[in-house]
Amino acid sequence: MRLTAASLGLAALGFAAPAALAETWDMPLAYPATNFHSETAAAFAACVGEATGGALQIVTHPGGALYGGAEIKRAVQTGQTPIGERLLSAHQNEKPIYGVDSIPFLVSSFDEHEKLWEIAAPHVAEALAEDGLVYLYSVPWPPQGLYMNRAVAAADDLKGVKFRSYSAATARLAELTGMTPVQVEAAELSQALATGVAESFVSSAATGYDTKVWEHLSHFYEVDAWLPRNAIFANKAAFDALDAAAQSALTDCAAKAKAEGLARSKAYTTRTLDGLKAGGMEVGRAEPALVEALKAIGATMTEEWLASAGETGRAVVDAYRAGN
Ligand code: PCA
Repeated sequence: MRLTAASLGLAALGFAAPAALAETWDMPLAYPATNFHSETAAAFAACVGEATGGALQIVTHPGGALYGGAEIKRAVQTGQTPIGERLLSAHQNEKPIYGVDSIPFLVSSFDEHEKLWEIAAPHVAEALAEDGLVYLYSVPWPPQGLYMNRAVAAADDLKGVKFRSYSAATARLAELTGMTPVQVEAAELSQALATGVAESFVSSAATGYDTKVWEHLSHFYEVDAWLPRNAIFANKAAFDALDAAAQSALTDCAAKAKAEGLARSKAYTTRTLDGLKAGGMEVGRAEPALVEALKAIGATMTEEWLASAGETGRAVVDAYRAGN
């Protein structure tokens, strides 16, 4: 527990410590402050502060300023920081269920994605619990498309391209199309493009917009390959140490953030697709030949994911497919 300046001041003056000491939780975020995920996290933090009457203050640190994206999950697990936000599919190599939101072409729209997530979320929460984490809420990124530095009409045009990956699924997609993947966090993406480390990537219009990608690349092909999620979780010991009122403030504000985040993600999709165009990019659907090739790769990747994810994975995908 961290003492606030105010409570330290009171103690120094010889006053009795207040019954419930205010606590501050630092919350690392990997994406820029203006991104909808970060805005949602800031609103969540404000909600918790208000609901606890200031007893639990959450301070967000966007842009990877406190921990880079790749470090956030471990930092929360080990209690270096009590709460954080992370793109869970980047941890698919730890547990396949973390990549349930990145099975190519299983879902392509927000509505389909939410149906899949409703089925998958309890299993993801269980996996996080095994890692010593309390799942609070999560918000999807907009549909994933392909950024390129030139026009591409078919999969062959992608051979040998230097490709920025952010997860096991993006790296595998690159391998299967003959591209060369290099893992780069969004915070370093601009630099990777500027220095020629990467000349292509798969992501949302949101991240391209946040990165001012038009400074380096010319095309965004909407393929709607999947919608990955950022999840917000707390260190279990830190959560358990809170009183019941603070715990319910966290879960109540999380439910609100989940809904608000989804609405923000949808609004940001339109805004950022327009932003890419305004930046001078060619934005549109990919050629059917390219889509077909990507879908064939998607089928391979779906089989691979199912083979790795065992009974739970199969049950989630079967339940989703049965309902659609
Ligand atoms: N943006 C994140 C992950 C998915 C997305 O749309 C990124 O590119 O790092």
